[in-house]
Amino acid sequence: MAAHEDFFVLMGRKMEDWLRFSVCYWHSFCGTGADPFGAPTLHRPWNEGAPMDSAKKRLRAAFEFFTKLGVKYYTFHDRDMAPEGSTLEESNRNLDEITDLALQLQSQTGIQVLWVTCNLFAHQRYMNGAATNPDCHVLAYAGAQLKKGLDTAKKLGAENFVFWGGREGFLSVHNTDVAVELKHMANFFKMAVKYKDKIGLKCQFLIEPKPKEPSKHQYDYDAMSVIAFLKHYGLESHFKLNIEPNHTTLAGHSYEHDVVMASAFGMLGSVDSNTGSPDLGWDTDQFPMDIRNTTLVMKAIVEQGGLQPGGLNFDAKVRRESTDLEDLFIAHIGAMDTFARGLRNAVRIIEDGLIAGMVKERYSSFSHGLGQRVDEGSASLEEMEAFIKQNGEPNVTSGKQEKYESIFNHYI
Ligand code: XUL
Ligand code: CO
Repeated sequence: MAAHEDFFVLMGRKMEDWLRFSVCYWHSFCGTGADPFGAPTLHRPWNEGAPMDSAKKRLRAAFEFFTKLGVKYYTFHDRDMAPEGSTLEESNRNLDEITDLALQLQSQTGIQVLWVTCNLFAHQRYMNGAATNPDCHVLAYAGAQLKKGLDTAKKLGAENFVFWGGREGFLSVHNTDVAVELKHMANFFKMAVKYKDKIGLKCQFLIEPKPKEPSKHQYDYDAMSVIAFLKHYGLESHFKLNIEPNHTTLAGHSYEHDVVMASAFGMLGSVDSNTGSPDLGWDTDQFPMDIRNTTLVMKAIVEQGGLQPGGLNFDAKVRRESTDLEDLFIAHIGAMDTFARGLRNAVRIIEDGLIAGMVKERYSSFSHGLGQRVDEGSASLEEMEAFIKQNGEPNVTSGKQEKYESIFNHYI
């Protein structure tokens, strides 16, 4: 028994606590397989019937799925949990009714909300953006919807709240005042922080970068753009980032890039663990099945001590050709295995310390003397000049990329 339990404990923590898997509601329970060229292919029994009846059927089916799969978390948008009404009041009543049932199912099963988010992009009123809309009336609607979203997060005990700027960006620079729009977005976030404090909501706020789709250019382009935005408007202590590698590759970076960059700045809060097809150039939201990628992501996560209160949310959809109900299980199980193997590989890389030792050696000139003063920020250009006059030309050293890559391959 003890030996069996040890197998699931890595670096003093259970694998499930490193991984904190979450199922997303919108792709797996609302998705129909429809695309711009074709009709729905995924005929789910819970999507039949009047909107509020099917919302309840869908929720019960989702909790049956979470339980069978053995995950502890789920994520959802306000509008995929309950249908939008014809007024804000009606939408709120619908949400109240369905979240009453969600609360009941959560307490029966122990399954929790990893994060909730507001859909501020699908309704036609948001076609020119929500927080960055040129019309304050639309921005006000988004604010009213967000207020209810934050109340919902509190009601269901969500551990995080995500802001994905779906249409916060522009298609044409001719009709857009970018400086004004960015300021409004920051002010919108400040209102959210204030309301969060007012209602005593404890969850972590997260911004999810994405460079394009549906806008041509989105303000939350990638991890570094969002970090710069947060710092510019003094919001960095209130938010972390929810990195989706499928968006990272859309921004032209490698899969692990934004996870690594966000983590380096202490801003990695959660991961929408999916993958794109970088050879295509659009958002495909596939289940992550590449062990090289998950090893690199888990290495960054383990090195920062985990993701809690964030997690690994499967913001992924089965292909429209994967039409069996069992494909939902296969996709999630396969992706969980891919991350579990990534975690085991990452822990071996870290515990062996071979790569870390090589990197440490590579930077060793900064551990003493002039290098140490550069590192601490106390060196001057005059000192550099004196150093070079005394020591002359440096002996360039090999970067040894192929050696690192070969060692990395040894672990996967
Ligand atoms: C869109 C996307 C969203 C967010 C939540 O590309 O990733 O599903 O995760 O709105
Ligand atoms: Co996402």
